Formats: sequence, C-alpha cells, structure tokens
Amino acid sequence: MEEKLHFNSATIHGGQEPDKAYGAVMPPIYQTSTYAQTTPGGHKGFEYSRTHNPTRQALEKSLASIEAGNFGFAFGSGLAAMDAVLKLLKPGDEIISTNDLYGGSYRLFTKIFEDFGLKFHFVGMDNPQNISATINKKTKLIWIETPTNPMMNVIDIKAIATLAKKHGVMVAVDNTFASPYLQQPLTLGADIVMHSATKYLAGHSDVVLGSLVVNDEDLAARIGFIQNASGAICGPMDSFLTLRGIKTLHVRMQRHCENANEIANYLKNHPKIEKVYWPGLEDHPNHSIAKAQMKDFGGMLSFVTKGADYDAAIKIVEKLKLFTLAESLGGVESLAGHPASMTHASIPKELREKSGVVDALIRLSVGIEDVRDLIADLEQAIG
Ligand code: P1T
Repeated sequence: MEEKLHFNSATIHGGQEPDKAYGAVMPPIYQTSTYAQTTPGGHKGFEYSRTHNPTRQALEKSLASIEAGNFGFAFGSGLAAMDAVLKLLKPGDEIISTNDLYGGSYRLFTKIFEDFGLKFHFVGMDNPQNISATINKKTKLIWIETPTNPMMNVIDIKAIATLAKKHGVMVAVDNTFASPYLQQPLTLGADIVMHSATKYLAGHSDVVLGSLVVNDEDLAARIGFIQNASGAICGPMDSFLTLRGIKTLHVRMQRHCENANEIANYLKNHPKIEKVYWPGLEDHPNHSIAKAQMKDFGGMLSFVTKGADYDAAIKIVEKLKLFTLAESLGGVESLAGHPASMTHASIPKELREKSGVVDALIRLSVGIEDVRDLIADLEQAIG
C-alpha cells in the first residue's frame, strides 16, 4: 500500500507507523545507546544504537520512501554518507566525478581517498562524451552532482546511467540541490542517491545529517555493513529533526522554486547584472535537460554583477540584510554565500575558475520568505 503513495503523502507517511510501545504518532526520540537483553542475543531487534536505533530507523524508512528506493541509511553528515560510498571501492579503482561540485566533496576525494589509492577524474558531465572518453576497465563509480554546486549545471542522469550500465559501472547521484521533490535519481537508473540532508530534507538549518538510498539488496548489505563497522551514524535527536523536516518538504520546495523563479528573473533584467545561473532560465545551457528531468528548477541560484571582482562581490554579500551571509543552503531562511572564499575555497583557484567559480560569483539559497522582501534586500545591496 505504501509504495503507491504519491510523493506529497510519502513525505508525511512513507515508512511511518505509530510507535509500537504507546502509539505515539510522531516517532519518539529513543535517546539510548543500548537495549536490554533477556539472554545474550535475546532482544527486540535492537542491541546497540550504532547498529540500529528506532528513531534513526524511522528516518531511514522515510528516506527510502521519498527517494522511491528500497533501503535508506542515515549518517552524521553528507560527507559521512559519501565517505561510506567511497569505502565500497578498493585501491586502484577509478571514479569519474562532476568537475563542478561542493568544495568539501572535492576535498574528501582528493585529500583523503586519493591517499588510499583511489583515482579521481573530474569531467564536465553536461556532455556525456566526456565520460565515454574517460571510462576504462578500472572505472568503478560515476559520481554525479546535479544541479551542481555552485554553477547550477544540470546533468542528464538517465543518459549517464545508461552509459554506465554498458560498462558495469555504478552511478551515485548527489541529489542535495534538487531534493527528491524535483527528481528521484533511482527512477532514472542511478544505483545510489546521496543527500546532505542538512539542506532541503531537514530544511530548517538546525541539523547536520547525510543519507544514502539504494534499491539493490546486496549493495544495501554492503552499505549497512560499512555504516555499522565505520560508525559514522547520526543521533536520535537529529534523526527526529530531519524526519520532521521531511514532512513539509513538498510545500517548502514549491515555495523555494517560486521565489527563485522571481529572483532569477529580477536579476536577469537588472542593469548591473552580468550573468544569472538558474536552470529555469531559458538561456541556461542545460534548460532543456532540466525541464525534462526535474519537476521545477530549484531554490538555488548564482550570479555575477557587471565588472565585479572579489571586493565588489564581498561588498554586496556584506550589505545584504534579510539574506544571511552563511555557508549551507536549503533552509526556510534565505542565505547568501561567496563560493570562492567560503564553500569552494578548498578547490585550487585555477581549477575553480575553469568551471566558472570566479571571485565575483555570489550564490543564493532562496528561502520561503515573502519574495518582495527578498528582492528589496537584493535591490539595496546591488544598488
Ligand atoms: O555538510 P554536509 O552535510 O556534510 O554535506 C556536504 C555536501 C555534500 N553535497 C553537496 C551538494 C553539498 O552542498 C554539501 C554541503 N554544502 C554546503 C555546506 C554548502 O554551503 O554548499
């Protein structure tokens, strides 16, 4: 019955049932590390909270449901979830990754896992031929981030998953910027969908959490083993907060998209703006893929003002009042960021600039406030 729920019901009910102990409608926060046993191994399905915890399990079932997958896993952060995926690989294995991606993901790949013998190739994935040219017998994983952070490139998940399947290569998609409201990568052929649930899923900037969802039972068993053996799990309170956030994901996302649409068009028509990066704009290079693949175009956008340099961009983000200057995204409140000095500072400057992350670039996480107030704030800051 559950699989048949529409998305806007799955966010509220997917994988959820009243608590078995007292019928609590909201999942209780099982703030416990361990569970009583009557005899060694005699327990009610829970023995130690690194392995399983009822609140985390409720969240993991919800995550699986909203991503249209069979098995969900929750971790202490988005990067911890990615770390678990990379631990599926062995020294000598190769990974092809999007060239424009979150700076912390790039840092995890190059500063941690390269030292363990994994080899990463960073390619522009809006042209799948770049993947065909790089794929070889050692390729074990394709890592897609779409829309990309912070350039908002949109990558054709289905085309790449089809190509990967021919080569027996696994595909993982970082779905953080879109959220499952906009796209469900498993239904497009991906093997793993990952989230920084810190962002849209939790939605209120009050928790750091990561997730993975898969369909394949063997893959799920391997991830479950890594989750328990490496232990990068999230706690029950953070699981509860994320689960509560997910219940309003669909209504929040709708408003994020509407507000971003208005702001993207306001900026596009502003005489001082050089370029706006938002996949909903018709002149966005990946607009047609975005239109086919996503339900709407998301709440994230980036822009550059005319003739701007580092100092000019900093001046604008400092002047903003309603948009808080801060890392992160996807909360109900609007945030502004300067990728070159903040979220993407860990990517070398030449490499960063090659994918468009110039010093003048400003990134906005458009919240769900009244859009007139957001535009007024941008107006006074841009001048
Ligand atoms: O912060 P954490 O929950 O560990 O998630 C890392 C991460 C992974 N993938 C993407 C696409 C992300 O945007 C992030 C985190 N990003 C920010 C903090 C940011 O401001 O871009």
